[in-house]
Amino acid sequence: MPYKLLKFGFGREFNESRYFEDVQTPKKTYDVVIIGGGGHGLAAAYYLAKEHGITNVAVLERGYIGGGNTGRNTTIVRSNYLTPEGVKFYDASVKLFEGLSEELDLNMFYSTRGHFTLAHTDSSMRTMRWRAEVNKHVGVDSRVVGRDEIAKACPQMDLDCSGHAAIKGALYHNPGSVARHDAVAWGYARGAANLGVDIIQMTEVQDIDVRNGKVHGVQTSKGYISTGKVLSAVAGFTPRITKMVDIKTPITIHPLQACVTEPMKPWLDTIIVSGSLHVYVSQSSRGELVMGSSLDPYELHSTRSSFDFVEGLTSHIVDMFPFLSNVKVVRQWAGMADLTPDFAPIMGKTEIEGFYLDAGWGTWGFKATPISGKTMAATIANDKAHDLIHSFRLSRFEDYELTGEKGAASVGH
Ligand code: FAD
Ligand code: PYC
Repeated sequence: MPYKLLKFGFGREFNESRYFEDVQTPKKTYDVVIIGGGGHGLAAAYYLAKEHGITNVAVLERGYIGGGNTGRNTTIVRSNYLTPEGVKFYDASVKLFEGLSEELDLNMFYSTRGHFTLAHTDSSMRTMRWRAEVNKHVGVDSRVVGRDEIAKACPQMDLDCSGHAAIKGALYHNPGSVARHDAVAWGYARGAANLGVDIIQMTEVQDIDVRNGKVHGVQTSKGYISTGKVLSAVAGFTPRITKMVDIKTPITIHPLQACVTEPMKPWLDTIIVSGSLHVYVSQSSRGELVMGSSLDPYELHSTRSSFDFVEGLTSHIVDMFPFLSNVKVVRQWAGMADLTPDFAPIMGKTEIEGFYLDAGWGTWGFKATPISGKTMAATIANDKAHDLIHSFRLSRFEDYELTGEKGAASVGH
């Protein structure tokens, strides 16, 4: 038995250092208060401290860090989007992800394995060509491939999908990766705490004090905190926070469900997404198949998962991989996805002075964690939107300058 484990077992106290200092009581005042201890809030705190020297920052989390969509997602990281603005933004995030283990001194289990978005119809082949051209133009490695290349990468797949929706080709995106979601939250939390940020769990923001169009503080379950700057990074809870400051957004909340199977020997070393069959699958480093499907079609503020979901998902997965018919699903869950009409996020300043929004991450926000943190930190520090997020401003819905990413968001919607 390793000596450290013995020492721990016989020790009177818990003598391992904690991951990060878990502050229990907030200070009376902070320069910046971040609502939400998911990846986005924690990353923003880290970059505020690291790149802008703003360390008098509190991250307030109503539950535990990473317990929201950050800990519920299927960890796909890619930049094969449809608009040049989107591709540039997500490409910057992929690049940050590639160096994140080193940056935060924590193994993110970042695993680049290529990403196939299957096309089963002529019209989806057209969309794949369009995405490939936009990607190449911006310098991102994506290309359209035929059935032979798909068969070579994934010989276990029935390309005729049991006669239901034969595959015609795919968009192949070499940088497509998966990572360990918890590590992303913990790494940013530890990095931020080491730089002086207070991370305060089990602390809910219940109201925001806005007077004369300006933020003055937040009311929390642990008392009032005075601050001139508040960042809301609460994903599926966004409508509750924007109501506190009387801001309207077009965000609606839909459940997104996922599941894992029992562990299997490694056989799938790429990521497969089918928009037509509404499913996607990758294999985790533990051998589980990590699978998901489209959003639930109705608005619901709930994290309950359903039998319907597993039934629909598994029947389509078996169309593609008939040999999986006896593999058991062992766990399923849901997250609350904050959807926008154009499938792009809402980021930046708002009409309330000192109130910043990082929202509208729907089914696609995990991959954006590093770059959203970096760009939101710069936006807050300079009180001016970072160049990379200009197309994601809230006012685009009034100006009708949408950033249409529907064709690239994830599985079909
Ligand atoms: P969260 O991680 O949800 O954090 C918000 C936090 O705010 C929560 O912890 C919550 O408790 C806290 N909070 C809320 N209200 C308050 C309050 N009043 N006071 C204090 N704290 C509060 N994206 C991808 O890029 N790739 C994928 O493969 C992918 N798969 C997904 C699969 C599923 C099933 C789901 C549900 C989502 C998926 N996503 C994916 C989307 C991604 O998970 C999210 O967009 C992303 O995690 C959002 O991160 P966040 O930090 O903004 O939000
Ligand atoms: O954004 O790639 C993605 C994704 C896959 C599943 C959910 N989101």
